[in-house]
Amino acid sequence: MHQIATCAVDWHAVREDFPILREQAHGHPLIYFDNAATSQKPRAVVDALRHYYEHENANVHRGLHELSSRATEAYEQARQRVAIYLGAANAKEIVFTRGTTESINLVAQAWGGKFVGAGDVILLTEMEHHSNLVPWQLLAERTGARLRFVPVLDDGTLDLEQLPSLLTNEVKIFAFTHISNSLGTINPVSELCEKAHAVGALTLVDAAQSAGHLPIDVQELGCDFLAFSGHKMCGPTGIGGLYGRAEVLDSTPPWHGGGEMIVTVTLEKSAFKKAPHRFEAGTPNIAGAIGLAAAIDYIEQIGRPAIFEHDTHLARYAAQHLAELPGMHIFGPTKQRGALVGFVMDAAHPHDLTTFADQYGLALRGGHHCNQPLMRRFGVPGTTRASFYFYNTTEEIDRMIEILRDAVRFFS
Ligand code: 7TS
Repeated sequence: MHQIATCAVDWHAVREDFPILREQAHGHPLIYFDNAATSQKPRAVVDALRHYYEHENANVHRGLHELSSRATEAYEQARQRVAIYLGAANAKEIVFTRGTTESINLVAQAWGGKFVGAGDVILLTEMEHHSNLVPWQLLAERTGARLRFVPVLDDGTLDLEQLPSLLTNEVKIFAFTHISNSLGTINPVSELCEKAHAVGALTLVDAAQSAGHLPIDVQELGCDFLAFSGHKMCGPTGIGGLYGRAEVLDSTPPWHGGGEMIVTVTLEKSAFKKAPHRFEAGTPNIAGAIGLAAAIDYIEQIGRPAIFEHDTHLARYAAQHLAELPGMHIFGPTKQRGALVGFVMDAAHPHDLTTFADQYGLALRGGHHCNQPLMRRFGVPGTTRASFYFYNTTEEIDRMIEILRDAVRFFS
């Protein structure tokens, strides 16, 4: 990791930790602005994966041999690392999953299957990623529960004036995103959790877009569940987690059945382990968990406050300069936004714009970003999105503006 003596981070030097940033795309230097989809991985994470496979690889919790002990210890240390990173009281509150999507499905199926019934209300918002919508739709269909949604205002923030009429004592869970992956809106998590608890509802925070970008303390936020993905925070794909407050997780029945999650099994019946192992049936993603722990170490060496300041600065800088382009419509709040900007240009469809940018090595994302209801709310088929991480630079944003200016000329 590259830091200079004053503790101010040398952001250009940080890029050296990410070999992929030296790639060319279509003969141009790669500009990677698709970080909301997945982040790049520093060498430290790739090295941790290699070290695991070369020195520790065995199945966890199973074998009474040296390698299995090493693998088990590294896997459980990774759980401990995640717990500290999220401010959880205990590592038992961390379940490893494939990522945000699987974490939310776990809660909807296992917790929801037990605690949500006909007539109960599941409160969501209009800005949820499909991952925090479809699992609840499935639960509602199965149980006869009802879905309600906090509307989104034109400025991309939640219409909190509607909250008192939506957040009634019929609500069993209020599940909402921390940062919108299309608008960049940062929701007031503590306030929403407090209001939910006041009516006896539990809360689930979708931290897919925040876990790698800003400090998170689940106890301070006061949430019951928090879901995140390792691959959006410098970690490998296929690993992520669910934080569940001990009391809530302990009362949740298992969802996947299989090896590793049982204490005893007869032909007719099984007894299950306590949380979190009760929720981790089968061989887990051991290497992934170890890679995730390395990603957390890497992020913490830079520091989340510095990362947040840097990537929100990039987003503000981008929004400001994008606004100078002709026929530009930017979505999301102007005052405070996460590390991304979604926009539509009169000159071209978001897909055409994204394809044009790609020809110059600029990786943007065009489409509905798994936010179809939100796109409908704003009356657009999709947007083009530039999403940043700490290794991006204002020079790259300047280059994006040049490319988009060329696009306006090309398409008109
Ligand atoms: N929730 C939010 C807010 C997200 O942005 C995403 C992924 C997910 C959940 C799902 O995460 P996964 O790791 O389980 O797939 N968002 C995006 C995106 O904006 N572009 O590609 C993936």
